[in-house]
Amino acid sequence: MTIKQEVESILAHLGVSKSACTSGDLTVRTPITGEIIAQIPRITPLAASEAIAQAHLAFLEWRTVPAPKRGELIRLLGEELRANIDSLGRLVTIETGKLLSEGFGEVQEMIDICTFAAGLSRQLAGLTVPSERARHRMMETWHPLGVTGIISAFNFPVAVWSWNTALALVCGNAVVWKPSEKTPLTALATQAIFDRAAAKFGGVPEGLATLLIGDAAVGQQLVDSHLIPLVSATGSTAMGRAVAPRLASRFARAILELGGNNAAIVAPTADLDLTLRAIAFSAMGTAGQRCTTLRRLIVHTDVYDKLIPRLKKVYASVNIGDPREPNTLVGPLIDERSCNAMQQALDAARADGAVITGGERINTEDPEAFYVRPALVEIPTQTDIVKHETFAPILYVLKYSDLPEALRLHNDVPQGLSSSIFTLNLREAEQFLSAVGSDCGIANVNIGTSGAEIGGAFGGEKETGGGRESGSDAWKQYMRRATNTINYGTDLPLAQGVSFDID
Ligand code: UN1
Repeated sequence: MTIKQEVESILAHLGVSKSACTSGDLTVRTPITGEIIAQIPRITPLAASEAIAQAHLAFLEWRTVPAPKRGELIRLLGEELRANIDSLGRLVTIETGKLLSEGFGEVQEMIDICTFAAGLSRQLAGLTVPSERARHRMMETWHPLGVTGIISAFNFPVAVWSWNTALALVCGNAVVWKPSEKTPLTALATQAIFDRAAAKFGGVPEGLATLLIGDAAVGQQLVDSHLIPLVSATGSTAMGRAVAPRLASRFARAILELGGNNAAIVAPTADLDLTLRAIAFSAMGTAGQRCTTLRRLIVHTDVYDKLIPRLKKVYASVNIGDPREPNTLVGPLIDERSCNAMQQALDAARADGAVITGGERINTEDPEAFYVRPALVEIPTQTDIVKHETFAPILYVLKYSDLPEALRLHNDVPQGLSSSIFTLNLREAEQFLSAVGSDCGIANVNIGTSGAEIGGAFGGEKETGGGRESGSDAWKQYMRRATNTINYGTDLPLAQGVSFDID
């Protein structure tokens, strides 16, 4: 069976109609071979604005459904995903080029957030606050916010939709989704899965969760629509720079999850066997195309010569190839642009005096497929190219001799998503996690920078955008908070002791 035939059979199995994948001008290729696997129609601007208006109507109805009942829809979505993990996971692999275990892992992440959100639907609780006035009660109430716009990237084409959708729907919002143009097939499949869960639930308002496949202009429509009070956007810092001021100009909320430039510090006491495995997964996993990918390694001079030769061996021998093969650890890059960006970054590093192991393109029979050997780049100082996020498997390696120096290097980049320290020294670990340590949204000890669980809030600081998605109390951004004060007495005492007597 060719990949195209396999895609057709997966889509048919998941309930996506053939015409939705054959009749348009958006060309979809699999990065595994570079071959064309679908032609998708794009939505027109008029149809997109009608869909947004319909989503708003759906919101007006959905917000009156009790939250635990809304959670039932998400529970059913989780069940549908469980039943289809194999097909959807395989489709993720075919469309993004990530390993099969990562494709299934992505769907597992969707299932996990559904479980989390179903429970959350019974816990959207507000505080009660002591009032300073006699016979008064003060409390907070959390209300649905409106339509949530979701703009997602190619590398986690469906998990990021699920983080946002599961929370937004239990919070009583509707969602409108603009996926990456590189991954419309997994979006269509996910929408079909959602539609089945909605049919099982029964009575879901039309347009509650809508998929808009189109180019940047559609994203812009979401960003500019006064019917969308919250946009959650995942992608590059450049995209965030375009989106954030437009949202701010109309006082809309933004959850931005942008570039990362994640580092790990390897301290003298590090367990080097564990560290080596953690680095390998975080730096080379998903072919370096996670926002949490390990991009900088800051190694103490005492362990540099013990760790780096071992790491070089791993880089030289890691299996690169078809991500559907069980022995492969590094699949293809998403496209030619990404491969070129990697080569340009390596040229810049070379000009800065770097010594590079790996990094070359591996020629396959398919000229449109872009496989590369991950690059280990030993570089004397943290130059501009090291401070820049290149979305490819490049790991810059720097040396340090004391922890303050390591922390300085660590935080001296514009991005602030994920970070790790490898140490068995309690003082160092705690310092790394403290207010004067890592400045990132995610800081880990003795695990890598990537592969976060859904239960924590996910996101980062500085140019990463400041948003938080997924677990913990990220749900609060999807709701509006009302502070309520109730007077059950017969007097009207004013706060702060102000008097205003009219008789
Ligand atoms: C992303 O790359 O945009 O922590 C998300 C991780 C995954 C999510 C990555 N759970 O690596």
